[in-house]
Amino acid sequence: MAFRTFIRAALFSAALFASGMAAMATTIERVGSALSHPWGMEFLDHDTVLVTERNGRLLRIDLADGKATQITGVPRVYARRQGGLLDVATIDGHVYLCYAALLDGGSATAIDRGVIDGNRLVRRQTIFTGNETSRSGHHFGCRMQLTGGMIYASLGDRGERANGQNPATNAASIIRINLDGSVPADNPSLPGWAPENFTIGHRNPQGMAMHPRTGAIWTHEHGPRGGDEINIIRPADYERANDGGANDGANDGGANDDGANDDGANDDGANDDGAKDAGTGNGGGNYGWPAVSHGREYATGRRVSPHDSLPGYVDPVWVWDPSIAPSGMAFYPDAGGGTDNGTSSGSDMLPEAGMFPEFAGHLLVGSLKFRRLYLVELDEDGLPASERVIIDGQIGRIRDVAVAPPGPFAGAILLLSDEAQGGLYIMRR
Ligand SMILES: [Ca+2]
Repeated sequence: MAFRTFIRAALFSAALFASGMAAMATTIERVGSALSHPWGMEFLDHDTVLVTERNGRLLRIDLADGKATQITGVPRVYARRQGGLLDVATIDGHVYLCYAALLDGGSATAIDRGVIDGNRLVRRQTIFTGNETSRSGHHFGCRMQLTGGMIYASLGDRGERANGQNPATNAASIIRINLDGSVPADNPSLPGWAPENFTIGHRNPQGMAMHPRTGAIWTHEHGPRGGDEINIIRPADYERANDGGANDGANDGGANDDGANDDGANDDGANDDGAKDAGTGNGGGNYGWPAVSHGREYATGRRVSPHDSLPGYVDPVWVWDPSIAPSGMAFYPDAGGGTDNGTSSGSDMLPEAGMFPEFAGHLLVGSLKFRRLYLVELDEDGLPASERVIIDGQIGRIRDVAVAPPGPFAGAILLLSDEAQGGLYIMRR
């Protein structure tokens, strides 16, 4: 893999942001009142969004008038440093919350689900609690993607590097559980692995999205200096099965194939039965941290690992150097791309393209460090090839990004500004 080329491309295109906003008749406005460090969001219907604040509030915000209503009944959270109420997702009337749980001896990333009744979350139950309790206030993850009756969720390493290559801990992993918290029968069955773990070796992933055509789960994660990366959550034997090629089955070069059903997962030999998520398969991959990394130590500038690629570890498909501190990600769908995909059937609300056709098929990624929204452009093989800056500083640290589903805001881009006086923003034209 030509990572040096990727890195150069990233550096070069970062200088081109000036061609972004000015050329488009685009507005960015805050929706309603300021919010305190909003962290995650999900459309409840076509004009209503659920938003979390890290300090523990869950809000239902009406996009039409900006009115925010607090939803009570959320779990108590460990609201310290990077911990708190983090991501939110919904499906079939259930609301899922990922958060830093307050436990004896510290905290761990956990997931609750419940049902909204009026302005209250009721029938709430904890369906997952990470098995790594720590007193650290760092690296909780946590993003969720619901698909195919399952939850993919990201957990960070809690600032403890040894967690990265320890498959027995849920920390530093992408987990996969059923909607009730039970473990899917076809999760990786590997020696020493926690049953929920789907992939391991992740430092602190705070972005996750499902490719609207392939159904593959994409994540990004904070590396140390110069080591932020985008990963496709693939089967462990992906490279061998695919001749070391970079194609995750995203498509076969055609713009309109139904890659979700017949590409990737079923020809990789890893999983011939029931691989609903193309390019994901049965998991089991090791994404390297800290044994394999592009990153450098903050203090000394020395490389964390002498290896940026090794057999047996899954390479990232994109590396940011310098680091951008990525958070939140969303694919801007192709026209019609979000509606003909069998693997998306688990999602309540599918985003719709149209408002920003120049973004179609590409990936939107927030940056905390540079206060930017990036467009990571995918090539004909469906892999990141270039990037440009869409928003540069106007709304502060960008924590999460979403694309509005069909309805009055179809194709608009929703953003969370993670500031003390942050908020929900809508970008549209
Ligand atoms: Ca990695």
